[in-house]
Amino acid sequence: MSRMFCFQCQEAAKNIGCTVRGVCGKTEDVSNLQDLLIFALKGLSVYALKAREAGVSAKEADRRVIEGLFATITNANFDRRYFIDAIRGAIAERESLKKALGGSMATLSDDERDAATWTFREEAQLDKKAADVGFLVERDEDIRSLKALILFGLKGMAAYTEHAEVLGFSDPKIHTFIQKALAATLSTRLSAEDLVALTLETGEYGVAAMSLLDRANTTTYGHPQITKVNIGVRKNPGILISGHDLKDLEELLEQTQGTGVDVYTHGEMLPAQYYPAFKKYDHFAGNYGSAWWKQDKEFESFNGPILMTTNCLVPPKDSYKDRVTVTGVVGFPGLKSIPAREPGKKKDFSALIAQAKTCKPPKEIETGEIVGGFAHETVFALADQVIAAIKEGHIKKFVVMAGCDGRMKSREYYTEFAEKLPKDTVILTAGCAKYRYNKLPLGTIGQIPRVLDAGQCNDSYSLALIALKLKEAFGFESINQLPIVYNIAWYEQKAVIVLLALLYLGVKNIHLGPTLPAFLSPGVTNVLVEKFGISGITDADADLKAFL
Ligand code: SF4
Ligand code: SF3
Repeated sequence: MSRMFCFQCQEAAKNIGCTVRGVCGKTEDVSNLQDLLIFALKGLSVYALKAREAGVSAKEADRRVIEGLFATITNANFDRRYFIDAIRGAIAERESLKKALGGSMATLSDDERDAATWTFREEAQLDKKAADVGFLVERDEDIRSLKALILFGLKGMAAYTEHAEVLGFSDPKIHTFIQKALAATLSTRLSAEDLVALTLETGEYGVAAMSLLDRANTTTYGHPQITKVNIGVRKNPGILISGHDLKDLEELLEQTQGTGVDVYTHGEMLPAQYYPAFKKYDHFAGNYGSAWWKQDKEFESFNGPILMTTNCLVPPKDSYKDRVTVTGVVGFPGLKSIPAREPGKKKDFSALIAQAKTCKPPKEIETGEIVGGFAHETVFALADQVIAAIKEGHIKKFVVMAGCDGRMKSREYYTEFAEKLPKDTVILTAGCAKYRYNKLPLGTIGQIPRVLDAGQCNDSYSLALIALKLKEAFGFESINQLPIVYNIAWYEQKAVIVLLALLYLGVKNIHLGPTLPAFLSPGVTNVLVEKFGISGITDADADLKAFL
């Protein structure tokens, strides 16, 4: 079997890349198939762009491209079968577009030809082909690094776009950009400067995708409200829902109503508790547990069925495997799966509900409440209080500590950093990074809690809107004049698009940890340092001194 090489997440082995088996549990064959799916999606993108120009519908290609990219995100899908089917589907759609365009290959460039024509007869051919299309084929480390940065940003963008589309919100410009950028990464002629420009454009479309998702979520479910979320348990059996997909939660809440089964959120589903549309359900019980990487213990003690709607899935232990069901792009061999919605229909969660009724109620692992719901509209409503607190010196600094959590011990830094922050600072957060400090007694400044949780990782967009609003209120020319420090934790590729979006919005001096991405070459790191002042982190005491 050809050797895998994956360096897309923060836990890449030795901060270089995983080569035998992913630290995440991804096997070599799945990693290779993911590379091959990306290659097939590039070929499909070449034809989808031509189709669009010719006025031929590329809707099916749009769907396949974003779902395919999403499925390759860290901790989303570990199922070899899923990727073989997705590769087959991408090739079939490419051929159908080719046919609709008259079957011509004359306009293909040399760089595009292989991806736009390659096909296979037997599955045994796949592994060999994967060796020709992975990142290591690119010899120039800066070009490889920039192409990786763009691709990983596109994966995050695809995930956010898919969430918006599930709710009926679509933007054809985002699809066109994703396909254009995927096709561009086939080119051997783009210089590092061209790719830096494409990286920034990726950030621009990242903002568009997050804005689209924000509109989709708030139009469908209302604007998040300040909410106290119970972290204890009730006496009924429960279903635990994790991941980022709010539509799945909506349908699960509808179908569990009146069944005697409670619904709890886990990980990145916590912010669903802040939406008005879900508050009407009495059986929406609270949040159970914390960030994704603790699921091996928390899924065990939950006792009931677990629904994984997106990443982050950890390969499940045998002891609770029969209680985990996946849906959407999530996959793992041997787990039960709920099929996609048929047009005009809902997903069917009845098997999950029946299983819950046979299970014991969740075991209590903690008690108390956490407070959240500080998305843009909530904070805008508090603007007068916030501005007064800044002017009177009660708030000296905001510290954006958004992003992802992860299992590395070095992430204890974020708890220590939050604990040691002076009392006149406020943490702005989004994403599962918050679990490192959202249960600490950090107190309030007047009525304002010292941790303001805007929501999921995609709601980092909210934090950018809040910064822009403050800039306007203070009459500053640049958001970098605001008393805001950025200390962002990253793990998977959604954090990459959040980072690129912030760079596009002009945010400078972001500190990124716990380690800088393995896919950044020294040359590309230098560009990010020079252009944007990006830097890593050291230890909490030294950083507190330096950042504040
Ligand atoms: Fe390694 Fe991360 Fe890739 Fe998994 S996703 S194989 S942990 S680099
Ligand atoms: Fe967390 Fe996976 Fe990224 Fe959406 S759930 S932030 S890591």
